[in-house]
Amino acid sequence: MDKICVLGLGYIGLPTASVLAVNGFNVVGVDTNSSLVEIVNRGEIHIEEPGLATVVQAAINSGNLKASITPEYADVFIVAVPTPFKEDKQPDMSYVEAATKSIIPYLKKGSLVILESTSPPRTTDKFMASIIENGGFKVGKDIFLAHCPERVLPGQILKELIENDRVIGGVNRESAEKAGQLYSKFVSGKIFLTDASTAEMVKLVENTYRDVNIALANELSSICEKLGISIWEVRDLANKHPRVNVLMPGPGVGGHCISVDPWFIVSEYPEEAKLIKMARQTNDEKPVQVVKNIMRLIEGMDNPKIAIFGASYKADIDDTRESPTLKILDCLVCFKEKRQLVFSVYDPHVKHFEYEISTFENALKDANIMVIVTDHSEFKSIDPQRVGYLMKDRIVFDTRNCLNRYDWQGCGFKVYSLGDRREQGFCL
Ligand code: SAJ
Repeated sequence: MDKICVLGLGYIGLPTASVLAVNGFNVVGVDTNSSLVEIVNRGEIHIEEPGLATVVQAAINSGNLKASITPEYADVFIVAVPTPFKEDKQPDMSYVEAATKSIIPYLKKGSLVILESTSPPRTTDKFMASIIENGGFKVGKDIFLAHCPERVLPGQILKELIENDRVIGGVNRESAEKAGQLYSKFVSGKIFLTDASTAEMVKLVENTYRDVNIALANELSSICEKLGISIWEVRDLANKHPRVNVLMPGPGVGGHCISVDPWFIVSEYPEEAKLIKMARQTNDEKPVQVVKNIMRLIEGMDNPKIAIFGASYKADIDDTRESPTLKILDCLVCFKEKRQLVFSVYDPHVKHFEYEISTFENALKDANIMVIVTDHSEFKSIDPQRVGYLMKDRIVFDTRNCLNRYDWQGCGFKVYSLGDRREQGFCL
């Protein structure tokens, strides 16, 4: 079996390396973070993802997976490093650049290099190819190079890693075919071969499509608030039409994918990508609107305490990257002195966060308002009576419309939902 070197042991690299190892490949997982390397070599994990602990342990126990801070000679190199954006929304390609440079000494004629990281168009056949050519290799001839964008959904990574269809773009046909052969050994979904730039664009389009559609839902949510009706009811009823599927409005779009990837198109094609940019801005404004709603709800209260529930960017995961909660809290900090307010944050999944994570009791103790930002399963089944005993005022603001409002109202709560002004008595 081929030897595979996976660069980056994060949300994509670690599951990929482990799945390859349990499928019989000899895998070295490389990460520049030495403490992370130690964790993986102990058969443990540093991120929360259903089923991942078991697969990593099995991979390490099988002897097929080891982690290291340096690459090794291999037949295949899979690059799965972050591609964030910079302050000015331009892509930060420094991790891809460093990872590609780091493998140059370990390449041999016939090696296959695969980029999995979501990247701007032309990253594979221009940016990476030129680094490899500068290393003295002819890309497409000595070294095969392809882009196979990851498409897995956090929370379902292991299932989707195997079952999802894959789009594989090569710098030439041979590169695409060689990469296709590798993925066909562990992917049960279909494999579609194309050129590298098309594969890059396909991935960006997938997340942009979702971002633009979420932006529409968020815009409609603001309109419904002004109109004094409920977006949730409007959405339910509109979606009865066979060709309509309005997505879910919410406190904003987080995660390292949907809130980032559209900028890769905007930065390259600012003239053309007008709708894409506006959708991004619409979704980015949503946390500010949440704070405006909170401010209205605590109007007139002395030293109000706000209990924020949920720090991760979506339900049932521990990932806080680009989380709307972070923006909400940063915004609340600005009002701290003026409104003499305090806030607490509770999240049963998140251990490390920019703001202190309280216990359930401490977060709610004497709070005037509870704000649901993430729709964790645990929150949906919280006993409102237990919450009510701890709080000073029985007020809950549900930005995801995930609580059973009748249960909560039955326990004396005033229940407000984002995008639903029917009972709020105010509009923004
Ligand atoms: N969200 C809404 N309304 C919705 C759906 C989502 O506000 O109707 C919010 C979520 O709360 C969250 C954000 O959008 O804050 C993104 O969540 P998500 O579950 O839609 O997507 P991600 O970022 O976890 O994963 C996406 C996936 N892409 C698509 O579904 C098109 C995944 O398949 C990709 O692999 C991943 O991005 C990636 O790595 O690019």
